[in-house]
Amino acid sequence: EYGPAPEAAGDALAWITDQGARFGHFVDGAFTAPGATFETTSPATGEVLAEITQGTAEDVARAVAAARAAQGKWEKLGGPGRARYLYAIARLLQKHSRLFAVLETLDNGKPIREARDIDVPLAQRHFYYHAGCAQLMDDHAPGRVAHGVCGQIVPWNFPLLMLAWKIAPALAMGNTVVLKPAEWTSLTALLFADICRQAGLPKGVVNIVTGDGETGAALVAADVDKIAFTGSTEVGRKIRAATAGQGKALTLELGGKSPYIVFEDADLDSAIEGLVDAIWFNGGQVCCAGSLLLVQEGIAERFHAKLRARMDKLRLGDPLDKSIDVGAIVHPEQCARIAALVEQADGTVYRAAGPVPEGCFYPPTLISDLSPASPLMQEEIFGPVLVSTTFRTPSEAVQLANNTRYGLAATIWSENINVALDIAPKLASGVVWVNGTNMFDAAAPFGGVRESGFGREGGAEGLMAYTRPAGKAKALKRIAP
Ligand code: TXE
Repeated sequence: EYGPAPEAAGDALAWITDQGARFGHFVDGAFTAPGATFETTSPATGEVLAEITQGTAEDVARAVAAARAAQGKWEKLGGPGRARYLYAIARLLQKHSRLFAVLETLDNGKPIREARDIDVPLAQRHFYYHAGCAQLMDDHAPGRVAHGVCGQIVPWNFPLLMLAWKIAPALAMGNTVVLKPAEWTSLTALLFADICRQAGLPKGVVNIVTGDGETGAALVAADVDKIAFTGSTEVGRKIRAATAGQGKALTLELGGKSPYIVFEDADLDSAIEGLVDAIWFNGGQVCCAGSLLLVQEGIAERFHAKLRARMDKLRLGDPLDKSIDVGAIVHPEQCARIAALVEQADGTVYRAAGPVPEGCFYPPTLISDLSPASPLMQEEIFGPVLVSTTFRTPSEAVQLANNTRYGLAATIWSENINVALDIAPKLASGVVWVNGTNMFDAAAPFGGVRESGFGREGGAEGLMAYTRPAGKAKALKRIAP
């Protein structure tokens, strides 16, 4: 019953072949001829999937010029006019959801179950939600106008979903975009470009330029009005420095070391299942992964025993197999980075008992008894590795939770709602989940504090981040009868 269907990858591989397996950029409504290229591989097998063009500063400038030329007309279409295109894109994402899911799994290595049930449906939902917002916005955001052209840079952990988080609100509010996918995972962005074409989206509204960090830096330096970035804190810092003084709007969604706090009165079985989702979803390569377990001393031993037993049941392997819980790590470089960090552990390292396939795979791992000064207590590992320590009192839990440079997400498990509600506001965190984790919705703003970045994506705040106050004349015109 389980196991990959032999034809599982067929349609996605056929799509790649149909496109010639060499991709140019998508600029002004059409694919450009491929330039100098690099290979994108499937991390699960090492197989080369396609060649992707390394974008130059000239490629970026052409894409920005196309976006600039399209912007005025796109904004003047008005919310309801733009909504029609966003609905069309959402419907096409739905129609091709299987193709998107398989392509994402091939390129990124995430379990097909996740790509199919989470990444792709949430991306669709983002376009439907923002189509609805676009319809309403002319009435609800008086005095606000689009930034203009937005440069958007996304990471490799949720290639399609992060694209949706960036493009849907930008388009809804009347911006046009140049998006750069991450160099390890460009394929679903290129398939998305094809979808824009099928939806009849006016040319220049969405442009995709592929390439590595140099291409990203060229986009940051280009004549754009706003940069939206999701990725590492280090690169976020560089982008902030580069845009300082250029008058460009900026939102940054960066790394995290998100605490997962379990009180002794918690429903332990649910807390364990939540933890599986918090740290082993997408192999822990999640910005808000609950990677720092804080467990109350009285239950620590029992909780760790339950956790180890659960870890041993996790199935690691071929991400196209529907019964797999943890897939491949995105790239051998990331796998080596995770291994090097775990090497530094001065505590007890427990690796899940299940078999680990050859290649780009890393087993679910629990590290406990670290010295308080260990860098692993602070640093983002960005892999299937959970770090655990204990606390005695709620205030100690808060102090340990806040003892990192990040502040993206936090999770609290307790049957005592007073305890949960008391400590939630004390946590330095953009989002706090109580008795649940990883709950995302297009209508709920998401983003960090401290070195996890600033700005929100999703909800009303996310929409406003794609607007600026109109000039005085425009604002007066809008409120005139
Ligand atoms: O990220 P980068 P990397 C964290 C995670 C991971 C580490 C490194 O800890 O182990 O970052 O991953 C583009 N100007 N996160 O190196 O480099 C790059 O091409 C403009 C957390 O892959 O930040 C890609 O498109 N752009 C995170 C994007 O930035 C530049 C998700 C992200 O890559 C650039 C990913 C530059 N100078 C990694 N340099 C999260 N918050 O979810 C690179 N890029």
